[in-house]
Amino acid sequence: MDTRRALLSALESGPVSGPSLADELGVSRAAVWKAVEALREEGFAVESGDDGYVAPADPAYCAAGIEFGLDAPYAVEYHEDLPSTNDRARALAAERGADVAVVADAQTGGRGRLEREWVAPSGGVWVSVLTRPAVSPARAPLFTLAGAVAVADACREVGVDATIKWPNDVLVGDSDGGDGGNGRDGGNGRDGGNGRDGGNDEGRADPVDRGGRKLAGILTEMEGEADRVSWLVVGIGVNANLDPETLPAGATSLRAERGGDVDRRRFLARLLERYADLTADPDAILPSWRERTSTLGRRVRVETPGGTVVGRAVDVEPPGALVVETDDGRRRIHAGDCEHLRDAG
Ligand code: BT5
Repeated sequence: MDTRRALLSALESGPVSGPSLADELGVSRAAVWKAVEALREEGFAVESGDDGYVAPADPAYCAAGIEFGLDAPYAVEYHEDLPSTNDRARALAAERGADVAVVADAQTGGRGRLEREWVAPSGGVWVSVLTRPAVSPARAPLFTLAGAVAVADACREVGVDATIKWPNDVLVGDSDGGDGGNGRDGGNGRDGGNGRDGGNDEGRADPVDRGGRKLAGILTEMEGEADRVSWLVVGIGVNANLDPETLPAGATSLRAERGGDVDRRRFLARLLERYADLTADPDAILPSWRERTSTLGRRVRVETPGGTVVGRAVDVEPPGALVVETDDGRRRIHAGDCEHLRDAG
């Protein structure tokens, strides 16, 4: 372990004496001091007390702040702004990097699927996780679903009742369609200021009513060899401490839904921990995803590369294909844009 990491993990359990840490690690005291200074420069405000170095009470949203106490096997690379965290993660992949979470406070060239624009101002959670999982490329879609589950769980932990729309959107307020369990009143009403009355719906009736307000999106990119993923980047964007007015129509944010900001450091740590847990056991991903989706049981319209499919979504099958019951029989859809429809009558 390098001195920085050792220092960070030692700080988790209380004050750290510089000389004893130096002895423990077999490095010079100057090396420990340099590591302390480097953390401070990153924004992690290590204090000096009588018993040695002490972690800040409320660490900032920075690399060391996010890594501090993180129970997930990723190094964090933090940037104030980047064109796209996915682009940076891909560059790291080209340099043989692995197990890195690239985080930016703002993105100037955020990307959605199919080269769509992703609006990513300062205040959101924009992260791309680079891993090299020992799975076949065909199983890669599972990791997108794991990202969506991780986001939904992290959102629920801060009081926002988020559901997943196949394959990669995390929504709030997706009530139509008779699934009954995740409606506008579905437990995210803490402050009473969200949803229809939240002041962010005006002029957006269409996307808002059609399938909920979009809180987060996921963009997965990978390179595969014959039967093994070479690298995989799961890029996750969550509208955290943002005003919906600054986002595209139909979007919402954690701030708007819960009526207050979240601690992005803790939120992101939970998200990364969930993602790490889920991807450590890929067989458990689909069952978790099914529990959190609002797509199954709904009538859907899916724009696929091979045309439009309309019918009822009945299941998701490995590695993430949507099964739609249409008038002409069952269709398995591997990729596409899915819209939730109102039930006729
Ligand atoms: C997505 O694409 O939903 C994937 C978004 C992935 C963003 C993350 S942020 C970290 C990482 N770095 C990147 O550069 N990207 C990833 P898609 O399903 O194609 O949806 C894109 C559409 O969502 C756009 O065409 C807009 O209509 C809408 N949109 C754009 N920005 C949004 C936002 N901040 N919130 C909600 N909707 C947005």
